Amino acid sequence: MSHNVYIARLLTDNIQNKLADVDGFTFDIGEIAPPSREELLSRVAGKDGAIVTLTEKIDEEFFAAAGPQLKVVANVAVGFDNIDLEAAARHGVTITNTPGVLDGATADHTFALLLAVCRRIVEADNFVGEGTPWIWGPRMFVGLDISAGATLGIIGLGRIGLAVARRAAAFDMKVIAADATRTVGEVVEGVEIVSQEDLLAASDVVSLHVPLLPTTRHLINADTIAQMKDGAYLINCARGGVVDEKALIAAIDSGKIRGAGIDTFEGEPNIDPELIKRPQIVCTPHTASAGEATRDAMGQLALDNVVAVLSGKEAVTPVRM
Ligand code: 8YV
Repeated sequence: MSHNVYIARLLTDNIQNKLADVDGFTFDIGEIAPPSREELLSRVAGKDGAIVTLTEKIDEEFFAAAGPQLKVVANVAVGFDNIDLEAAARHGVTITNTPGVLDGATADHTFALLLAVCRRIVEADNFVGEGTPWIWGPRMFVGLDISAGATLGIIGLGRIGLAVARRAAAFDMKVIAADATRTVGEVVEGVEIVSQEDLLAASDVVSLHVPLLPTTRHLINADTIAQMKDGAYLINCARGGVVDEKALIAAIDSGKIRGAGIDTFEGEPNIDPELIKRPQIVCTPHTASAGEATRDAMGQLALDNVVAVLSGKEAVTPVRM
């Protein structure tokens, strides 16, 4: 008897090519575009496992539509705010994610946004691309001196936060972090843990690396922005809901925040046009983990998780409630 697995989105070619060699499994594979809700619910019906991404909402209705034989849902993401873990537990379904394999790519992207925003790369590229007449001037596109002792404040010093800290150290930045799971005064790989309030007051650049939880929703809001240094920068490669975008836009307009690099948005895939309009804000469409080898590794880990659980073994990277 073969195990039947629904893969909601077309993953990379390398993962596609491997599926035929997975003995004892058959795969029902979706398209590049996300399935509609109706399609998701009808295609998961009767399946033993599912591989999904953040575009699929995995909730009570999903588990009920799938049926009692569903054993595992593997999210192709480290974040799992698209999944109702309590509903999964009620239905006895194991949930897995893809931690670790995307740390480097996500940290690289964070740093790319940090450099782009602080050194005004996109503004300058648009200026040149529009054919604006120019002559060199001492005030042109002046930005933050990253390697002259600028302080980076990392909120959430997990695997990705630490990977960002290592890159910042190579740029001679001073790095501090705030992390609800660590103790103030602790030093982790040379990074001092401080209170969030102290971090906001001291950082030239604040970078967010926390999961979206009830406690982190709108962690950056009008009040916490007021605690930031005047003219600081904000980078968000975590989840859109961590930032109150209206407060960010107001802070950009007042000059309180000088620039922002944003990869994740509150209303994804919709982006507030006001964010896009501001030249000081550089936006990317949730592509922080979009490295070729990283996307293969994420797909492979999701596949390994599904195969392990349906073969009666422990999941490789289970999400624990
Ligand atoms: C993914 C991410 O691109 O892993 C995460 O949590 O946000 C990104 O790496 C995305 O979640 C794909 O489902």
